[in-house]
Amino acid sequence: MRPNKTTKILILILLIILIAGCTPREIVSVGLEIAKEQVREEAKIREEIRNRYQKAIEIEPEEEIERELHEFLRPIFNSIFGEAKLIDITYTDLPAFGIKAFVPLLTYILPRLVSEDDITKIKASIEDKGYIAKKYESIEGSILLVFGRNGDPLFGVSTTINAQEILAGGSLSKTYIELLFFDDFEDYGLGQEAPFGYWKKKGGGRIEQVVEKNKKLGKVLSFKSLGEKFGVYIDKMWENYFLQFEAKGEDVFAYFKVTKTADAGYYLYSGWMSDIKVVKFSGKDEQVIASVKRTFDYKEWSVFLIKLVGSKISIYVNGVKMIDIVDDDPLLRVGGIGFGGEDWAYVNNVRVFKVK
Ligand SMILES: [Ca+2]
Repeated sequence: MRPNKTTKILILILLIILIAGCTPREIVSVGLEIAKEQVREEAKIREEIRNRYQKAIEIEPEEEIERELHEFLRPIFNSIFGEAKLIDITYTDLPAFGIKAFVPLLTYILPRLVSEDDITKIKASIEDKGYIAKKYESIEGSILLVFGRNGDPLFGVSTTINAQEILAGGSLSKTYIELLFFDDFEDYGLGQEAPFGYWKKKGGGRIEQVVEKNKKLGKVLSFKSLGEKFGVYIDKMWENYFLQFEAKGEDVFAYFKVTKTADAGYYLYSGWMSDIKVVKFSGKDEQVIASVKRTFDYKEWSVFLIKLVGSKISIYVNGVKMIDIVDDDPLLRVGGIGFGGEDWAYVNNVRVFKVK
């Protein structure tokens, strides 16, 4: 499309120059300038794409279910794009992929933009390995390839022509992920005050409508006063679980391994302060057990993933591991979750799950 448009502009400019009474020599030199500008512009765009790729931080999969899909796809992307970096892993359900399970979603960044031809190559390479593909295209140009065996969709690859990222979600084998809890807060009334659903009230909290991470309006858990530092909790006694949620705000508190009466446990603080931190508490007594410089904007939605396996606590924000500690405390082996916020804090899409 680009050369076509340029040609049109070129002809138009030449006509204007001709009418204005330029010599043919001048006309040629103006034409050359425009062509050179076009080349410079394209080189600049390529460089920006390359820079974005080089700046992206590569992450490594940790769970078997993530590694299996990554080790399958990475060589395919490498052969088509020269290289590709895994930059994010979250867990999600993928109704658009026809996958009725809770699975990892991997995000890759590419050193160049995706073309129609790349999509054909991805489809062929995966089909070569014995998976049957179905291709879906949206009006906006996004393409979804869903791969399966024996009629069952297992995983999908999604991108858009001229995008720099590829999403891949699902699993090669049917490794089991047990979703213990999910809440997107859509079932409650606007302005409804805690308690609601499984959430018990401690300091309080409410349902508010905001612009969600997907840029659509929706209901979220909202906190806005000092008394809501520990707002709501769920008194389950879960063991070895992952807690994933989306949050933003000046002071977000996410509680985990909390006791039945929510009097002790841990919380993750993330907000306007320069550090995010893990705090262990019992009643009013608190002890910071880990802290690290915040690298993301607290005013924007981030995806938090807290992995609790044995006495290990690993915390990821937007796919990047930020805290990795061991805190062996016999009284805090199992527990529930909770949230709170002081100045303003929004929490959405809370999931508790186990990866086996
Ligand atoms: Ca919601």
